[in-house]
Order: sequence, then structure tokens, then C-alpha cells
Amino acid sequence: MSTPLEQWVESVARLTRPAKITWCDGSEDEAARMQEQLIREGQTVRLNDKTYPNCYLHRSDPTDVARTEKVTFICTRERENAGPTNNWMAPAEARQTLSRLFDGSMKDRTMYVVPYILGPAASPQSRIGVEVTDSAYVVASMKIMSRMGKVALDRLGSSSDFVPGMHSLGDLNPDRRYIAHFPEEKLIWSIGSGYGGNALLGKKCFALRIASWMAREQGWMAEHMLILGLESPGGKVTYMAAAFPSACGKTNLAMMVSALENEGYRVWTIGDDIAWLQVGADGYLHAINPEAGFFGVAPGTNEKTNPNVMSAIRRNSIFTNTAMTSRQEPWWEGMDSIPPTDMLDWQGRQWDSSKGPAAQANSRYTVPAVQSSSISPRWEDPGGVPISAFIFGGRRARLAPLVYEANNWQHGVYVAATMASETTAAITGAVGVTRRDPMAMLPFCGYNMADYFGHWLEMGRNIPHPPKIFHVNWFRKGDDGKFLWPGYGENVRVLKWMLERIEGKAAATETPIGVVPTPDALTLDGLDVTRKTMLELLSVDPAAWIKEHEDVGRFFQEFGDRLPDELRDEHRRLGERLQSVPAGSK
Ligand code: OXD
Ligand code: MN
Repeated sequence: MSTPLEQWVESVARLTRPAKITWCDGSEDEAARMQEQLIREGQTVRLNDKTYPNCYLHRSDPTDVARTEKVTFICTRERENAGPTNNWMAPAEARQTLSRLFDGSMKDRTMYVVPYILGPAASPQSRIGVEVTDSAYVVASMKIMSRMGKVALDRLGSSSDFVPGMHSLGDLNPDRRYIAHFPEEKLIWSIGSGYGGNALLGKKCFALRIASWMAREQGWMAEHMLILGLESPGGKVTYMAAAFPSACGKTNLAMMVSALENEGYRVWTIGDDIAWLQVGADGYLHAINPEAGFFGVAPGTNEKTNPNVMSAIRRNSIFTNTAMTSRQEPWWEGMDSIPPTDMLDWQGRQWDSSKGPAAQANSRYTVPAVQSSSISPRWEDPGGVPISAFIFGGRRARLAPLVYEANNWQHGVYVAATMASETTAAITGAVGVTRRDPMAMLPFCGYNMADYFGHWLEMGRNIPHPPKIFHVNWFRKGDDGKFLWPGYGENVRVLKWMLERIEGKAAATETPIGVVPTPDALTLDGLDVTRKTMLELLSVDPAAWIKEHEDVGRFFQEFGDRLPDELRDEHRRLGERLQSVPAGSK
């Protein structure tokens, strides 16, 4: 008798007709075979074995370098259940359109069966997925990003409790690219792309889009959040989870080397991109990191912005679409100030500066999480870590202060639901455009976002000790166009203020948008930020916020009647608070 997994694999093979089927065991030997295969295929090279042992550079198809939201679909039976912010396709139509593309798509190729666990192998919060793919790059990446192979098969046994994901590179033609999610069936079909967020189906597709649907059904949360622990003098660690849109520095914040280390404040990493949260027996929300690796944006990463990752990626890592020096080492813009002279660009061509950047703007490193010296001793705790704060943020050159605290959970949900950011290269499309990105989940919520807001409100009613909710903006600029806040390791000063708020100690002032630190409340010793700059960083301009409020009103209209009343109330109250600020005050 074959198992549900075997039956599903057979059905995929009947459709895609691979030359060969390989079940992946997750061993080191297998990973080495994948890399040899990739090198033979011609898009992968081995990097300098002395300075980057067991590291590889993979060059993707030039048209396949980022997530493609235009062709990402939520395929629910009712269109309304996908909501106004997702692309929708009827399940039958999606099956028909994609089946035609999958038909024979693995001819002459090997089909790899990749069983994986999302979350620590021993955690009851973890879930199992199985990806079938014809890409050795996907197999090699999934080995780093998840607990892959035998460990997952052993946990699954003959159960049918896994999320199947069918992936094929197809012909890589952007016109024949689809990433389709069937949340009602807990199924993923992806064709035509080998890019991480489109092709590593355990990441955005399962751990966020499908998991967010499962989480609502089952009373937990799947969020686009890093998880960190802030150690304070005396050794106590307070855990926080933070949501920022793609390429806004989540990995750097999660792996931060604290500027206040000498004073006893240190940051520990649990995860850099995704958090699964569940109410624990102690009444706190507990988070696990479903992933086992970091798939980080390379450009801008250097010894100052993320020293921990710079040393972590010196072994067992995959680089995708970075440049390569004549010493066979990876290179990207912002790694060091002077580019090496003799270099191949991300497409493997001899580079010269007249051709533009050497590395692709969304080039990436893929590295096992455990290789970071900041990794928390509790990062694989089966019970997760208790979360005391949620932090939301985005890139806002103006408007949002460095940090503010929501008045309560419901107001915090409003703050998170209305957050916005200027877009980056992590998605295909225009860069630098402000878009509203609720909870940084706009591209990742597997159902109607109005219902997702409702789920947040519902969770708030069920968490005896809910996290405090904060909003930050590391990206505010002065009139000269320069960033006002130094960011990176200095961000710990803001985390310290949050910790003191959690402990009921830090000074703060109320403003219409929430609670802002007094100018003296942040520890600024050793930092070259003037009082005037601090005042500017913390300022709340009611006139600018009134415009923002109007824009939020328009955004909310998209959701029609489905928008929870609580958010309408919060919106009205914010409007009233803004109108009641005496004219001329700032
Ligand atoms: C990512 C993203 O790759 O958010 O994490 O795009
Ligand atoms: Mn992300």
C-alpha cells in the first residue's frame, strides 16, 4: 500500500514526466552532488576554497531575479476570500492553466522529492511540507533553509499531514510564470521561476501564505517577522518580533552587534524573516522560526551593517547573482568602498563601472542560521520564545518618528494595518514608491486582509499577556536628504527604550499617533546625534499626519464592509486626536 505522499509524488510524475525521480535525504553527500550537478549545468561556480570553503555562486536567468507579485495568485473558491490586495484565480482555471504548463515540464530532467520540516524538528508548532522540484538549486537551498530530508520523512511517517508543493522551472519564460496557492486544499503550484521567494516553496508560499490561512483556522499567527532576544545587564533576555517590508533591514536588525554591548545590552538572533506564534501555557505569545537559514539581500551588507553575517557567510553558503572577483570571491555594491578592478558581474561578464552595478540589486546569500555567532541558545526551543514586543516599521523618508508605542493592542493593530514603506528591489516593479503594506504582509497574506485584521483583533482577545506594539522608522531624512538616524548597531538604543517601556520605566509623551520617547529618554552616550536632530526624529507633524490619515481612509475603502469595526473606530479616533491639536503646535 503506498502512502499519501507516494501517491501524490506518482501523480506529479505522471503529469510532469521526469526522466528520473530522486528522494532527497538531506545529507551532506547529497548537497555536494547537487552542487556538482549545478556546476555541470553551467550557471554555478565553486568559490575560493580557502577563503569561502564549500561556497557556491549561482547565476540565475537575468529575467528571474526577484519575486513576481503580478503572477502570484491566491486561488480560493470565492474571490472575496482572497480579498482586494491579492491576485485571484478560480481554482479550476488555475489547475487547467498551470497543468498545461506542467504537462511534460520535467522531460529529460530529474524530479527531486524534498520533504522538509518548518520549525525545530522537535516542536509541536512545526509543520511538514514536501516540495517536488526539477531544480537542483532549489534542493541545495532548501537544505540550508529548512530541516530537510530524512528528518522530515521520519516525522511524517505514513501521515497525510503535509503541505504539497509542485515546482518546475518550466521554460523560465516570464509570460509562462505562475505561483499559485490553493489555501483551501493547502496546496502550492509554482512554475517558470527558480528565484527563492517563488521557488523555495517552504518560504513565502507555505510559511506565510498557506500558513497564514492555517493559522487563522487553528488560532495561531504566521507573520513576516524577525525574532530577536535583547539581553540586558544581569543576563535577562526579552524577546521581540519585528515586521518590516522586504529589504528594509530585518536580517541586519535580527543579527545586530549592539552598540551598547559594553553596557551589557546584547542582541540574540532567533529568526530573520518569518515567525509562527502561538499562545503558550504561560499566557504569552510564543514564537518559533520556521526556517533554518537566512536568505538575505547582499548589496549594502558589510562589516558595519552586519558583521555577524559577514563572518557567517564565509562557509557553506550559496550566493545568488552577486559579482565575483578574480580571487573567486563574491562581491557586491556596499561590501567595501572600492570595487576590485578585475571582476565578473552577476551575469558572468567582465565588469566595468560604465555597465552599472556589478551585483544584481536583489542578489542574495543563503546561509545556515546556526553559523551566526549571534544565534540564540533558544533558537530551536521546541516551545518557542515568549514575545514581549511587536515592532512594525517601514522606509519613510518623512512623517513617521524614530519610534512610537501604540496605546493598546487594538490601536497597535491599527498602526500595523496602516503601515507603509517605499518599495525596494526585492520585488519586480518600480523602486521608491510608497505603498501601504499592512504588517509587512501585503504580498504574503493567503486570504482577505480585512479578515486577517479581524484575526489579529481576535488573537488580542485570547492572549492573556499580549506583547506591547511599537512602530519604528530608521529611514527618516532631514531637509538635506540625509538620514537622521545612524541605524544598524545603534538601533539597540531604541530597543532598550522599548524594554524599559515593557518594564514600566521609560519616559514618554503622548501624541495623537501614540506614545513617543521624551528627547532624553533614549540612551545616546557616545553617539553623535544632536538634541535638535533628536527633536526632529521624534517630532509628529499633525498637518502631515492629517494627510496620511486621509490616505489611510482611502486604503481602508478597498476592504468595504469586511473591514472590522474596531479599525474604523481607531481611524475615527485618530482623526479626532489630530484635529484637536492646537493650531501652530508641533
Ligand atoms: C524575502 C522577501 O526574500 O521578503 O524575505 O522578499
Ligand atoms: Mn521577507
